[in-house]
Amino acid sequence: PSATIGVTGLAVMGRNLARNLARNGHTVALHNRTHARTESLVAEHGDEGTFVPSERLEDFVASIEQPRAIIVMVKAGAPTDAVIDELVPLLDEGDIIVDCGNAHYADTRRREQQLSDKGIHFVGCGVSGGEEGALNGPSIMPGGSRHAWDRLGPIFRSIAAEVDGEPCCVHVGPDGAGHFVKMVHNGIEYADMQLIAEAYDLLREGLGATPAEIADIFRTWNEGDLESFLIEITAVVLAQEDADTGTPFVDVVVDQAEQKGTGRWTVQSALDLGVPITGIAEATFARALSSHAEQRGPARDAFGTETGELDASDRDEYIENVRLALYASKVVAYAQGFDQIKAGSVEYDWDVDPGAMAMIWRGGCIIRARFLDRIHDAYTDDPDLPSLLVAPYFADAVRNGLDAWRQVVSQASLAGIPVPAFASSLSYFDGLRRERLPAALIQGLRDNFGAHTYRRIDRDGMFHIEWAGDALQHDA
Ligand code: NBP
Repeated sequence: PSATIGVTGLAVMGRNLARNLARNGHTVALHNRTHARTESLVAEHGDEGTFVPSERLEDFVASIEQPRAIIVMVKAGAPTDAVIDELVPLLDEGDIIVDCGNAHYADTRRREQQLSDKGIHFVGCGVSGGEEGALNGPSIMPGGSRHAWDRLGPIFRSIAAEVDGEPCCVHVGPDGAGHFVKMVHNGIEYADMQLIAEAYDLLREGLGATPAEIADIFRTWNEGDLESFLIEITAVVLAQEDADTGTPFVDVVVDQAEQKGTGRWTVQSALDLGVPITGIAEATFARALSSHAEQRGPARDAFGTETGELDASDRDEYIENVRLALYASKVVAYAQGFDQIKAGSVEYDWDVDPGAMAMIWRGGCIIRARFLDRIHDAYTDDPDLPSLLVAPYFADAVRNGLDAWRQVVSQASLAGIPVPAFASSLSYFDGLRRERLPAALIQGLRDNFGAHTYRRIDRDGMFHIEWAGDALQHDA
């Protein structure tokens, strides 16, 4: 055996990850169900490093140094289980299977459990950055055992993106921690994109600006606090012209956003954990709403499509208000995402370091952004931070943008322009800081119809009122 690591599953992602490994000096065993993919990789890129291709899975496994490290990069779900089932009889105790696909963390937990009974280490590993990242340096989020990390860490850190000399890869935590964090990363990506889309809509409607002009605004924004990959590519997409019609590209695209499911997983998990990730949820639902053409048509017919005026008489002020509202809403979305990471970590006993997650998202991945440094600093200064929102830097950012945020949300609402993520983020913020929430009334209602009991502000214990008769209070 001569390969330091193997990759099975050589579609776009696996192929690029294998090339990245080889380019960084690792000898890479290659395998794919359909051998033609393996052959084309070696034919086209064999000169980039040392590859050991095998047509049969047995030969592939035999070509890797023990304890073996095998990356599985196939379609998530049943194909991943199928590949694991084929691999396991060929492996020895102590070998490591790394699933770099987009698995659900619950599947990863199940697989880890099953394989650890057989003495095989299973690592669910989030990989972000798409095909480009896989080739040139992704953000890598491995879960699994410490033992597996000792073998994989140096390899993964050598192929990950780097920011300020730091590889964007740390051991996230045991079993499903890596895939969980990758899932939340994707959820935050949904929120980020929805917020950007709402900002674009408000700029277009308020200023009557062309997409190309709005591209310039985003380009300018990318030089400040908002600097990030998504803001950068927003400018690129808005500046794009359609080759056939010569009109703005964005205007020829059907306005129905699709999804592969990680946003939905994030929201489902947040519901289970009881974490209010309202920004991510609104972003996920906004995509769903856009796709319901069969409802949008009749609604347009019933209510018309008119919108009211947005007051953009002071152009610069209007743009700045939208920018501040975007930034404040973004802080909320990240605060909520990090709350979910913390809640998952507690629930599953993973001991995830939130600050370290901000560090490894600074490069390689879709949500890479300047302000992740600030998130890292906030959790370094106070590991028990109750919410990112109250960390001094972010609290200032929100305070600074608050008037603008209210202006933008209320104007949009009066004009009839939907801003679900801006508005729900603002409501979340106001909910957190409210002296008394009407939740007290909800508790009263629950006690009335279901004898669910309530707690009092002036005494410990659970209480219940005998609603039908006298208002008789007693310890429940
Ligand atoms: P795909 O998700 O399209 O999967 C294709 C690969 O799965 C091929 O190698 C195919 O083999 C193999 N495969 C299938 Br399908 N069923 C199999 C089975 N029963 N046994 C063995 N192999 C099987 O590839 P991808 O787009 O490269 O993505 C790979 C993973 O990475 C996915 O989990 C994806 O969610 C994740 N991911 C993708 C991106 C991205 O930007 N594309 C980003 C981050 C993560 P064949 O060649 O024989 O058909």
